[in-house]
Amino acid sequence: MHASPAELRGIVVAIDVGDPRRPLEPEIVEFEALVRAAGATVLARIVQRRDAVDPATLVGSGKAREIAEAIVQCRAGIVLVLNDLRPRQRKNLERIIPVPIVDRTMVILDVFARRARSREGKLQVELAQLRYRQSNLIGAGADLSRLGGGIGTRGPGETKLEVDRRRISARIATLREQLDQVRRQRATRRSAHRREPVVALVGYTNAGKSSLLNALAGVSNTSKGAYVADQPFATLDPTVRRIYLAPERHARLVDTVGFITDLPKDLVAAFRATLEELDEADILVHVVDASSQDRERQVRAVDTLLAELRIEKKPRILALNKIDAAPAALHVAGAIEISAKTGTGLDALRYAIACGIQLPPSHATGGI
Ligand SMILES: Nc1nc2c(ncn2[C@@H]2O[C@H](COP(=O)(O)OP(=O)(O)OP(=O)(O)O)[C@@H](O)[C@H]2O)c(=O)[nH]1
Ligand SMILES: [Mg+2]
Repeated sequence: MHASPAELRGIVVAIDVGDPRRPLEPEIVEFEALVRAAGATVLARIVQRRDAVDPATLVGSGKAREIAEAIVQCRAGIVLVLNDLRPRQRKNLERIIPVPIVDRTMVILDVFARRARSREGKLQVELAQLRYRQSNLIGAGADLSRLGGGIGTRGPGETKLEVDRRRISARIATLREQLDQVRRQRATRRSAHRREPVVALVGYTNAGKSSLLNALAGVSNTSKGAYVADQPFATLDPTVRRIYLAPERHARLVDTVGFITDLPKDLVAAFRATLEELDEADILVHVVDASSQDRERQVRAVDTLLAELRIEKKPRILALNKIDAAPAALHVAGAIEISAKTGTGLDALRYAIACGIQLPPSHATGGI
C-alpha cells in the first residue's frame, strides 16, 4: 500500500433520484462496506437529492464545491462516488475537487484485486481493471490500492494517455492468452471428474455460501475450510468439495464468487470462465441471508444475474441461511430454512438436493 493514511480517508457521495423502487439507503450502506473492504475509512456521507444526475458534473456544481470544502475540513484524501461516473463527469469534477475521485465500479474492482489469490483470479481481475480503464480513458497505474500513484490520475497529457492506451491494449491481449491457457487446463481437469452430480452455491455476497460449503462438507470455517469472513467478496476463486447426500450418494459442491447489484459488466466479462462453472451444475442452491433487512433486493439481484448468465432455468433450491439470526416471522413458500452456523435444516437441504438431482436408479437405491 503506497498511500498515506490521509488518502485512505474518504468522503462518500451519492445522488438520490428518489426512485421509490430503488431506495438509496441499502445501496449506500452496501457501498460503504465495499469502501471499507477496499481499505478506506468513511469520514462523511454527502447525499444530493435531485431528479437526475447532472450530465456534466454528476452532482450540481454548488454541491461539488461543498464537497471540496468538506475535503479540506475533514482532511480527506479521496472521494468515493456511489453512482457510475462518465469520463466527462470525472474530468469536470476533478477541476473542482482536489483529490482523486473513484466510482463504485472502481471500488468493486479494487476489492476484487485485494482478494484474488489464484493465478486465474488475478488474471481475471487485472483484465477487468484494464478493460474498465480503457473504456473510461483512465491512464495506467490508476488503481485504488495504489492511491498514492493516483487513482483518477488527474489528466495525464494526451500523449501519455496514448502511450497508456497502447500499453493497456497490449497487456489485455497477453492476459487473454494466459487466461485461455488456464481455462483449457481447467476444462481438461473438469472432464476427468465428471461423474458425480455438481451442485453450485449461488447467492449475494456475504450470504454465507462458503460457510455452507464448509458445514455440508463437515469441515470447520477456521482450519481446512473455505475462507469465511464478514465482508463482501471474501471468495473469488471457485472451491469444490465432495459432500455426502445420502447413503451411496455424493455430489460435488461448488462455491464461487458472490453476486452484487449491478456487478460491473467488465467484471462479469472477465469472470465469465469462473461463472461458467455454474453452467456445469446439475442444480443451483440459491443461498439467501435471511437475517438481512435487504434480503428481497438481494434475491432480485441474484435472479437478474442468473438470467443474464442464462442459467435461470436450471433446477434451483432457495435456502434461507442465517435463520438463527432472522426475524421469527419470516416464512417464504418453498424455501428451506437453514443455518450454516448451527446446522439447522442441513439434513433437509441434503434431502432436497438429492431429490433435485435425480440420480440414475443404480445410484439412488442406496447400494443394495
Ligand atoms: N448468524 C449466522 N451467521 C452466518 C451464517 N452463515 C454464515 N454466517 C456469517 O456470515 C458472514 C459471511 O459468510 P461467508 O460464508 O463468508 O459468506 P459468502 O456468501 O461466502 O460471502 P462471499 O464469499 O464474500 O460472497 C460470516 O461472518 C459468517 O460467519 C449463519 O447461518 N448464521
Ligand atoms: Mg465466500
